[in-house]
Amino acid sequence: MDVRCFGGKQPTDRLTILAIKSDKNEITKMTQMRTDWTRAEIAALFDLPFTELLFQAASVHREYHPPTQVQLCTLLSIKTGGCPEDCGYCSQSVHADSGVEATKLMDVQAVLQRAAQAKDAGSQRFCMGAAWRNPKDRDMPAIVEIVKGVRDMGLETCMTLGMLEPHQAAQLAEAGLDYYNHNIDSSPEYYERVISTRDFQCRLDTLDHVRKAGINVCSGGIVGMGETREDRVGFVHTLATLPQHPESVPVNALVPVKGTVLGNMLADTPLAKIDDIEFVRTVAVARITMPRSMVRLSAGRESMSEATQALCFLAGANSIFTGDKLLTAPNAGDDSDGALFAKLGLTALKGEEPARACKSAVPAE
Ligand code: SAM
Ligand code: DTB
Ligand code: SF4
Repeated sequence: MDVRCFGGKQPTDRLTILAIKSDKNEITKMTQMRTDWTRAEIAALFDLPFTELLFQAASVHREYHPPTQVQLCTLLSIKTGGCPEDCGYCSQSVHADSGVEATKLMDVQAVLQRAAQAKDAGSQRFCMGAAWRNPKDRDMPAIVEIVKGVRDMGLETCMTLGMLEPHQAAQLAEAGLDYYNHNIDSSPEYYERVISTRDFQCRLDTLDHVRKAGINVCSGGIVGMGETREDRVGFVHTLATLPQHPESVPVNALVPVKGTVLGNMLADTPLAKIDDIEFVRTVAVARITMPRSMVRLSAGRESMSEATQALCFLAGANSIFTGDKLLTAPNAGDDSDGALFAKLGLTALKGEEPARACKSAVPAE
């Protein structure tokens, strides 16, 4: 395998600073977030009777979050296709025969226009994705300008640009980027069966650079890539044992795109499609093990029944992507989401996420 990610892994500081300042209740609660879950414990959660698992997840959910509010995020592909990586799920890889055309990085003003539309449509966060292995330093000035412009509109910003070097993470932090999305996507073991152009440790290294730069972390993955229950255990275990839980955890259901390795695999063996109940179980276990995190019901909603989505919300999912397009794949769309929210009595989240609110409660040194 050709592995050329940047830099070595650096030691983590495991919330020491917060622990020292733990005189406020909220902060004490934060330091008590468990990051020592074992795989056996997580497997045992997956094994619970479904109704018991959902009851536990819903109980944790309402302890830490307003249970009927769902965060609305909008996604925009600011640089599409032509990616040199060989991720088996992705329509934007040059190795896929998906028909997605490669574009250049969008013009700053065009991005800002789309952000303004997202804000008008009630979105809280604007997430921007680029089909890069990693940004080049010459891309950074435009990226920085985009982050500043979107922030100035009063939207939260999130970017997903591939692997970062520490100095790039620092540039994004300086620009005021709120979140960086970088998914671990599966268990360490299954990862190398899906991607050969980088390894799992590269993902962890970038997450470490992002965390150290002071940017909130958004990291999750894809369920339904042909992985086993054990892989789903390993996936949640990796996230829940990071030195600090990601503030956002997107759980995507694989969108099977024709021409990608995994899309073709599913077309050939439809029975390999993830079972809805198993998907909901994954959401529930993520909620229980990472109580404060926003768990985002991400890709795949378009082909999910209302009942399955409702179970995901009951299991603790509290964030979605709005609009009729993800990066290249279709999304549920505002009309059907509006109808679903009305049917379920859900409303858009207002205010700060619990993990961030807790952080801002840390007294200044
Ligand atoms: N190139 C960057 C990277 O890979 O980190 C950012 C963009 S990449 C498209 C962001 C994430 O989208 C992936 O990590 C994966 O979780 C998700 N994704 C991509 N294709 C998908 C698909 N067909 N179904 C579900 N999720 C997908
Ligand atoms: C994430 O976890 N899901 C989003 C976002 N992060 C960037 C991407 C989903 C992509 C779905 C496939 C596509 O649109 O091409
Ligand atoms: Fe490239 Fe990201 Fe797609 Fe992988 S997931 S091929 S890195 S755009």
